[in-house]
Amino acid sequence: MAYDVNAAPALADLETSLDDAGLKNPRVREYVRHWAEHTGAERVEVIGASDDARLISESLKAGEILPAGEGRYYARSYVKDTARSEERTIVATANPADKGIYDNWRPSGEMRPLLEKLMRGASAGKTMYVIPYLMAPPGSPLEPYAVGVELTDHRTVALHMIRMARCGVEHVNNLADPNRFVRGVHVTGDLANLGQGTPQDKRYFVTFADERTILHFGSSYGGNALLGKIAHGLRQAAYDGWASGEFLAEQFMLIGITDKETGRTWHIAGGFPSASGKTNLAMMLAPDSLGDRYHVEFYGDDIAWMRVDPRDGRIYAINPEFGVFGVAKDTNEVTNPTALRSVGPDTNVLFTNVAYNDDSHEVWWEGRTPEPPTDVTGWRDWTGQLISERSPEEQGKPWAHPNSRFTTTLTNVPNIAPDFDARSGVPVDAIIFGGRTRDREPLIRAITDLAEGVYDGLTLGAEATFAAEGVDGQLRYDPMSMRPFMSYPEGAYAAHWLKIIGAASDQPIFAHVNWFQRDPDDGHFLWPGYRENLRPLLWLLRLRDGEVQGKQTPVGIVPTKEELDLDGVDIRPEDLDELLSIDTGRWTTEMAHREAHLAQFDGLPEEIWAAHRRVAAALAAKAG
Ligand code: GTP
Ligand code: SPV
Ligand code: MN
Repeated sequence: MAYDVNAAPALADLETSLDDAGLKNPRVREYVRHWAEHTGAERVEVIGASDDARLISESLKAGEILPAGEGRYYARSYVKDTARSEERTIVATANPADKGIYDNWRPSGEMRPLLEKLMRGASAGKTMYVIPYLMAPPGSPLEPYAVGVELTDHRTVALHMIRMARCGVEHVNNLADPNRFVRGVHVTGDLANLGQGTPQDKRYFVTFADERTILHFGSSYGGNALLGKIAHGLRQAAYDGWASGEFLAEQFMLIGITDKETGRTWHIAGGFPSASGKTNLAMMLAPDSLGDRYHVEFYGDDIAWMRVDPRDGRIYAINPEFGVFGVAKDTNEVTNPTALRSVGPDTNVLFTNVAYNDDSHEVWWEGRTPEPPTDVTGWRDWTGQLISERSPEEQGKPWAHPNSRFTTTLTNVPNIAPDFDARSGVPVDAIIFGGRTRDREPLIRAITDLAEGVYDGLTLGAEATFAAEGVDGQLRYDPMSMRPFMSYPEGAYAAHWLKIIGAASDQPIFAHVNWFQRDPDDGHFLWPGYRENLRPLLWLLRLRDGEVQGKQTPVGIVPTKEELDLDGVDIRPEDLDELLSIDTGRWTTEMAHREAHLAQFDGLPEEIWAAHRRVAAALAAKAG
């Protein structure tokens, strides 16, 4: 649609504003013009990383963010807008064959007009920030899939984008194909009148995957609003990776583990559902007794794109993001000292929905210290309510929202890998899956067969968390931790995994891990977790290198007690036994659930069914 200057006089200086910002790509300019007019924005402003300090001071002045100590900031989101909404998230294409079980597929012909209607005039009186970004290390072979432009009418969202993605006009100005960028439009809407969670819910978060267009309406929070992150980095990229046949885009963390004694480095990629430990694992400090020998390096904590590098035929992974959007709860000096340092003074961190002290500008969240501050003067909970004004019934309520978060750039992370932005990424030695599973799943079980590894990912079962609205605690299958981010049918997804990983010359080893097994009586975690999680991972790498053998079980190879380095770990012997054992009866029951789960997926490759039958047969043989 042509931009008619006369139809929107307030936008008359749009061209000047794009010129001043040095935005040269004609197709991007066209796109900006179209949506600025459609949403009725009063003005547009092209921004990049270098605008951060100015935007921060404007936001402070406007009261949208509050100071939280030297070079640290704080914001509250609207009370009914604190997590991703899975129900309102949709993948739309022109092809009904793209409908899967989890992608909430809808015809794009139906969704387009709906979103256009919701967005028409909905940014009236506001500034539309134009954020060109790159979801990849610069120069990556996957760069053509990584370029995007987010338009957002919310300044705090712009601040988040600057922290989470590489932002600036340089990412769109010299494209080989100027039309090849993901178009993302974020319109906040009138948050107080959207009927969140009711039958009148007006929110829609739609990825038009075959048009590479993302239209999100009705939130300013997290994955609902930062379009580069999961809408592009996961849903769109997964679709592109499949359509092109070139790569996988997964909700995975990515770490390096270096043995300082031998100089050897391994890389592990792994999927854990939302709020189930990816950031913590990626920021892991080796336990004290192993710290002299091993070092963990951070590459990524939420998204990995993986492809076969033709140079050596191995699987290489990149982290497309530039920041961390981490869960605050339970982050402290013991669980994650690295995270605390990455949100320290002068990091320009942005906290969202934690508790805040008006007088001291301190922040606090559950688990930051064992007890909340004793002097409640000045403290407000995440909703803005003074703690001192809480009624007796409100006393027990958390101060911070359980999905409260910190947003900080990668360069603030103390254990960031020196080659975190290597253009081709790093070779992957192991792929792990894990979720919050209170029983059955041992600490670690290794899988050496590709189809059985993919099968294991597809049958990842876990308790859902507060990262999504209204589902926390539910036990559900979350294939590869991608359930909320799936963008094409699961059968095709499994086949694409077999194809990409199967094409590698040196196959990664697979493993399933579980840091969350609990005692059925008193509920305590059997495994201390956090820094100690390095131990089962070291065992896995030794297994891959043939240095340990483990114990073969029907569901994979489990470490023997002797093989696991437990020097300095405080663990009860009976808990350790439980963590390393396989309950054949319980697993046999699980197999029936898995069968029903997999049966939902049309066109699931025969290799996956064969893997399922092998595991079932091994369990049956064991049960005798
Ligand atoms: P998303 O950003 O939502 O994708 O989450 P994530 O997978 O990165 O989860 P994160 O590492 O932020 O952890 C979420 C919650 O799990 C936090 O409250 C952590 O303190 C807790 N957690 C992480 N690792 C462990 C562990 O090993 N043991 C226990 N008990 N809790 C853990
Ligand atoms: C998740 O929920 O998995 C996240 C946070 O990583 S969000 O950006 O909200 O998706
Ligand atoms: Mn995530």
